[in-house]
Amino acid sequence: MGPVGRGAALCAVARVSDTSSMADTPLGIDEKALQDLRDLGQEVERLRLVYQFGIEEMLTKITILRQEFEQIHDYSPIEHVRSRLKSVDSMVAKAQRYGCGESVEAIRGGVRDIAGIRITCSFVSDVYWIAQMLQRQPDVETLQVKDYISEPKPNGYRSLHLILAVPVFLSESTEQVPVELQIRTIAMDFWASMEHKLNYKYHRALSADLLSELGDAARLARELDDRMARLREEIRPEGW
Ligand code: 0O2
Repeated sequence: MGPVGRGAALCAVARVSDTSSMADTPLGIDEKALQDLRDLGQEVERLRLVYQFGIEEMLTKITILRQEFEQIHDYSPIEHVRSRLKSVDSMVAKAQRYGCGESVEAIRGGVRDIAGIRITCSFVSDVYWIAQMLQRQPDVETLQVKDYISEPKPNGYRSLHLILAVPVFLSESTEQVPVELQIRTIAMDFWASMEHKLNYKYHRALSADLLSELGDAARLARELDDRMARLREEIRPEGW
C-alpha cells in the first residue's frame, strides 16, 4: 500500500467499526486486502486503547492533586478538566502535514497529541503549580514544554502546553504514552474557544477586523488575569 493509500485505509478503518462482518463479504473481493484491512484495524484499535489508558493514568494523577489540595487548603487550583482522544482522521491529517509517514508506528512516533487533556484554572500561578506538580513525579517524563503564556502566539493565543509521558502497565509490556496537556486560565480558555469557533466558521480566513478584535480581546483577557492575580493577593497574601 502506498503512503496516501495507507492514510486512506487508516481513515477507512476508523469508519469500519464492525470488522467481523467483513467475513461475509460477497465473493470477488480480494481476501488478502481484507485481511490487511482487518490487521490494520486491530493495530489502530490497540493504539487508541493504549492512548486512552495514558489519559486515564494522567487523569488519576490530576484528580489526586486536586482532591488533596482541596482537602488541605479548602480551595481548588483546578476549575475544569477535559480529555479527548484524537480521531483517526485527525491523526492521519497531522501525520501527512508533518510528512512523518502514515503507518501506525510512524503516527505513534510523529503525532504526540493523540491523547490530550485540557485543564482550566482560575489563576496563572495555578497553571504553573499544576505543571510543576505533575512534572516532578518520578514516573512522569517531560518530553516537551511550550510556554505560550510567557510568549503568546502572534494572534494572542496563551496557554501552557506540556507533553508528558506516563507508563501504562499492560499484561506483557509497559508502554510510555505521551499525553499533551494544555493548562490555561478561564480567561485564556474563553479566548481560545472563541478564536477556534471563529476560525471554524470562516475556514481559517479571518478578516483584518476580526483579527484585530481578537487581538484586543486577548489583551483584555491578559489584563483580567493580571487583575485577578492582584485580587488574590488581597484575599490570601500568604498564598494558598
Ligand atoms: P486539537 O483538535 O485542538 O487537538 P501544530 O500547530 O499542530 O502543527 P503543534 O506543535 O502540535 O503544531 O502545536 P501547538 O502549538 O503545541 O498547539 C497544538 C494545540 O494547541 C492545537 O491543537 C490547539 O488545540 C491549541 N492551539 C495552538 N494554537 C492555537 C491557537 O492559535 N488558537 C487556538 N484556539 N488553539 C490553539 P490542534 O492540533 O490544532 O487540534
